[in-house]
Amino acid sequence: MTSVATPGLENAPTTHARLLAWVAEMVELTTPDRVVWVDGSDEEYTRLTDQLVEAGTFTRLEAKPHSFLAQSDPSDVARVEDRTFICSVDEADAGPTNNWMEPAEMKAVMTELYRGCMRGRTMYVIPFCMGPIEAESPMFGVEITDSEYVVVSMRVMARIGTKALEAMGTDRPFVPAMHSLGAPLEPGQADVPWPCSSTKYIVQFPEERMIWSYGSGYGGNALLGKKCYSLRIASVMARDEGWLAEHMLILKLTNPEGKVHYIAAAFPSACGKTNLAMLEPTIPGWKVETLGDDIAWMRFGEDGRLYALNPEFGLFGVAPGTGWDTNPNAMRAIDQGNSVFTNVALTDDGDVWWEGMTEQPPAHLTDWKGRDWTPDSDEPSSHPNSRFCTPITQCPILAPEYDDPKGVPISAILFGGRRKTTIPLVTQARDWNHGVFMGATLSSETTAAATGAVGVVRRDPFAMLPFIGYNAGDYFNHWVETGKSADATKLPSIFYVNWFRRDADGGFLWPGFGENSRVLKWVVERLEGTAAAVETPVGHVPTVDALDVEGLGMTREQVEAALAVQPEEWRAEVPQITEWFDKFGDKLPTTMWDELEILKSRLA
Ligand code: SAT
Ligand code: MN
Repeated sequence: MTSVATPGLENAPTTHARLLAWVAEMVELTTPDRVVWVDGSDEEYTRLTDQLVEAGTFTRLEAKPHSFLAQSDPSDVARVEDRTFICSVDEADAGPTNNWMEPAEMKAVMTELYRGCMRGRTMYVIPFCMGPIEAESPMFGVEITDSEYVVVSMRVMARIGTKALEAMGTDRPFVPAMHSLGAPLEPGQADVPWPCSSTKYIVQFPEERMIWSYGSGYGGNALLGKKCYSLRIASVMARDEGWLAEHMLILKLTNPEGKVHYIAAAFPSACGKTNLAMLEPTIPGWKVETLGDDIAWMRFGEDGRLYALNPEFGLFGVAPGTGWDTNPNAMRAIDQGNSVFTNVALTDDGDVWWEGMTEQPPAHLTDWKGRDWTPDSDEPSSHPNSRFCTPITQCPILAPEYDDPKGVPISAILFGGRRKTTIPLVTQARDWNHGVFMGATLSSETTAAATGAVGVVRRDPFAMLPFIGYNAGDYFNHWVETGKSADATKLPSIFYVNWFRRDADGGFLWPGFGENSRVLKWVVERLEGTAAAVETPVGHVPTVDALDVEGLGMTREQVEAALAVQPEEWRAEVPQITEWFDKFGDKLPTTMWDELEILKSRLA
């Protein structure tokens, strides 16, 4: 770490002119007490985590090496979608699904918030790279932050520090990502364990490829390489350059004959992406390996196939519901330590616990708000959006090619949401445009990953609703155009899955978790032309006999119920889709209306 007295940047470890100018400008605006250039070293990690323990932000976990528990301010626990803005020059480019403000107006508002906002604090400059630094065109960013928690978490989630800065050279482009907790300290003022502000802004300036964030320390609001860069800004780059930046896991599936398929899958936040990415198949001979659990960047390779790359370097998974029976590989990754846990409970022997980790809760815990907790307590011990932040390299089933800058060729894309009714366990699209229609109309019941009501059905196109950095109508069109530009025989096949359908008594119709390997098996057998399907109004659904349910103990009726396409349920869906599409006016590609007409006529 190099410490530099403000405002001079004489000892900065770079001569990158644009970077130096930007840092100098932000120093002058935010007036931190000191500037630290983050190098990403172990010594730095130790120093910062010691400091966080001293400040009361972190509790050191006695039971896991180099691991810490952070308890946030109870108001700062999730992404704030109503405070998230796409400040494109033209309002129409933000579209009907994003908040918008004129860039100059937003900059004026935020400049006043940023003025003096780092007083009494340290400014950290974090050079980072999303995806491998060895890539042909490495995707650099630099985050400025006044949060040690952000520095420590970014070290897990991205490739950061000296190696990124050196690769940036003197003039490589980078995404400037400005972050402040918005909690300056007056001389002598005591700090709180989780500084933040009640005023929050999470802002993307798409034309400038720039991010400004203020007031929150929570992951998706503050680790700016993640949703802000790798989805909102990258989706704009992808539109302009002819690739795809998507909210998708990437997994490698090997069948008993040793044949490999790579699958990408989009689900809204907190719908099981991490679990699917690390699935342990229950069917003999099948193997899953992990490449990514949240974000995929996909580009066409020279052979005409679509290749996916995980730009991240860590896992930022939902803790509750992650356990030895639901996701043993995540548990094994976590157990190796080097992790930051946020808003979970602390055990009396210095470990973490959350709902769903073990069947029996410990007799006593300290809950995420620091209160005594017993199994008789009224509230859960951990916040429903509490998180583990763990290096992906600790995943025991990490595929060796996870950091190949070329990416891996994708055979199938899955879309999925959380729906109690209507959507069958799995449906194969007839073709690319039908698959785009499935993505564009994806719906899910809301979760705790964002503030707001939980359990309400909303359209979440491509599981990207909060992450599309431009007009969603244009984004659908980009998907249509992507299909047109490609050799149709080489495009991935598209599927729609729903693990969350319920029976009349409210019970899940499908056991989920490791048993989802049976659905993956059918998907792969469809690609290879060996599995049977029935053509329904909504696409190809497995015949009851085509889905391998051996040993599951499900009755034929139960399998039928999980796979059923009920025309009356779908007829009720049509006006909702129409209303959804109407939002986009001229921006909606006509192919989407055509697909809706096909659906209507098939339901008639
Ligand atoms: O936004 S986060 O990346 O912090 C978590 C999520 O919502 O997927
Ligand atoms: Mn996510």
